[in-house]
Amino acid sequence: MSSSQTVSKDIGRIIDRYAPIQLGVDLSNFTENEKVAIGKLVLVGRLIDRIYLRQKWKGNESLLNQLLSANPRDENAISFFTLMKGPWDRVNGWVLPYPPNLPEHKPLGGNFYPEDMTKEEFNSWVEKLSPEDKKHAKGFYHVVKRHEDTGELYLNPYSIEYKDLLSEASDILKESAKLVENESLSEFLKSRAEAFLSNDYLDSEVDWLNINKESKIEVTVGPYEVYTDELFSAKSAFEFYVHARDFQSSKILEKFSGSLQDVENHLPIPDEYKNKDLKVTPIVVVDQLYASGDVAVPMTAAYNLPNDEEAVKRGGSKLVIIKNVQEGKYQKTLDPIAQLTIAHDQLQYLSFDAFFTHVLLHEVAHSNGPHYIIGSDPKNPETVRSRLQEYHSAIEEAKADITGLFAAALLLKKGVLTAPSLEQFYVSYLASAFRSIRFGIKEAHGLGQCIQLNYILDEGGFEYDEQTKRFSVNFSKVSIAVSNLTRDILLMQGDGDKARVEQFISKYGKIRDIVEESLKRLENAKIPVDVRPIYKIETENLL
Ligand SMILES: *[C@@H]1O[C@H](CO)[C@@H](O)[C@H](O)[C@H]1NC(C)=O
Ligand SMILES: *[C@@H]1O[C@H](CO)[C@@H](O)[C@H](O)[C@H]1NC(C)=O
Ligand SMILES: *[C@@H]1O[C@H](CO)[C@@H](O)[C@H](O)[C@H]1NC(C)=O
Ligand SMILES: *[C@@H]1O[C@H](CO)[C@@H](O)[C@H](O)[C@H]1NC(C)=O
Ligand SMILES: CC(=O)N[C@H]1CO[C@H](CO)[C@@H](O)[C@@H]1O
Ligand SMILES: [Zn+2]
Repeated sequence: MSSSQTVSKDIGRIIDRYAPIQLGVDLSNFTENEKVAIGKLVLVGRLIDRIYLRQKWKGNESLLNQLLSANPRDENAISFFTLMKGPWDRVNGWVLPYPPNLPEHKPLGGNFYPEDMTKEEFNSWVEKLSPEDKKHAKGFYHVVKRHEDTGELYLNPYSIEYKDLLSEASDILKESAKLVENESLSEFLKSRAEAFLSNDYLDSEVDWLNINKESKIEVTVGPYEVYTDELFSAKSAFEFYVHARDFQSSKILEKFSGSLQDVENHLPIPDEYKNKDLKVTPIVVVDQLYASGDVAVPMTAAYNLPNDEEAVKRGGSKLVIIKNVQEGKYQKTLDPIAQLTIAHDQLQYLSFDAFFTHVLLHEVAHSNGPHYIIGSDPKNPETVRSRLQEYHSAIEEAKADITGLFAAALLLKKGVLTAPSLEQFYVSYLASAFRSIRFGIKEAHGLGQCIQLNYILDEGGFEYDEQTKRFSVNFSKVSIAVSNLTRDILLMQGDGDKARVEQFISKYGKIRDIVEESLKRLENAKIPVDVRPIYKIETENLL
């Protein structure tokens, strides 16, 4: 009993690292039908949550049931599991200490591949497949399984693998499609409901892009991000969001996407690495009402979808910025972190506006730079993702960060942006690096930020004061460092040179002593690592 109490207390401490924030909006402008639709969509979200648990680890669902039916229940353990979407701390790789014998790490390939499958086995199996199956094997929407009798690998489409939950979700999506006021949203809900059954996501990806800007409700539901597949970054995990549109901010932010091609043209790389005709990324700003599936802590504050290059080629991509989550993060984490890590005389440059605008630019910058290997067959171009594999996510996140910062300087110079100031961008970005690295460098965003911080320190753009143990920006050196890093990353992507990336990551992708020291200080000060959502829709019975 006593040992279980001690353990429980430790779990409680981990949960406390995430400051609760209330998420929701005043729904008085929504019609009765829309409110019913939102309620139904939340039910879809709960099904998506169960699918994601299965995708992550084969034991997830039964473990959750075990925790829920224990007597007495350990509420801390349940919260931990719910927060992390599994028994592993997503930030520190720590595993729930009971029930005993839980695997110490999440299987790299999640439940997308047999746990005993090696990369070599996969690669030699893929070689023998038809072109169509090859694509599926490396693609987003099929799991790889092993025949029990022969031991052979085979492909199973998501629509079959998760049929029980997907068909229920499909039905509810169709019901909510009848209730929402906007036709374009209704179209998306219907076609996504079909995709759950057919496993063909392409049309509904395009319908998602076409959700009208006047729709008060924004829904994202389906298999999207590949972070859970740490083996090949290939298999997409199910996630779900329902948001209320923030019309005012959306308008203000839209103008930045107008500068996308201009930023591309000014990138510090040879012309053959640049896109000639970038599609403008539509931007919507929303307030989150409910989310589930492959969304846990750290909380997603913005996303750019789709990830499927075929869908992007057909319809471009769309950026969703979640304002109420951004605000929560800034208040509860970034500001207190900066107070302890940034040189006193630079604290004046700290700015929510700079933080928020850089997040926007980060998302837009995912469109910039090479997505296909330069010089590969134009009829069947090879993707950067397929070449860089398990490194792709971290390098892509670093690219978006640094190219976004590069873009900030450019847009200020051109007068497209008039505020915040360049100093505010750099200092807020530096503070933000500590915020991300605290998440751990196992995760793509954290590793990406670690790489950037070390690189810019080495180039003299950031400095560390041994006396005060605080970091600062060297304003006369930082811009060339940013430009150099932008160049190095974009060239590695365009060349698809995995060996070079490996070397780069082994040089810059480690937490150094001075950074470790700062992280410890933040830890001792008990500054929250991130935020966790309290959904008003659940707690206040809004529907
Ligand atoms: C409701 O809509 C009106 C008119 O569009 C707007 O002015 C008001 O701010 C909205 N209220 C809420 C709570 O969103
Ligand atoms: C609803 O969607 C249609 C497109 O399907 C669009 O033309 C229309 O402006 C939208 N109107 C409102 C009020 O949401
Ligand atoms: C940036 O790159 C250039 C060209 O490779 C190099 O000469 C320079 O030393 C690099 N770093 C800085 C801080 O300029
Ligand atoms: C920034 O770098 C320059 C060039 O190395 C150096 O002379 C200057 O002292 C640095 N500025 C600060 C504030 O450290
Ligand atoms: C309790 C439960 O539903 N467990 C599921 C966990 O995931 C495996 C693999 O997908 C399923 O077979 C189990 O049914
Ligand atoms: Zn990103």
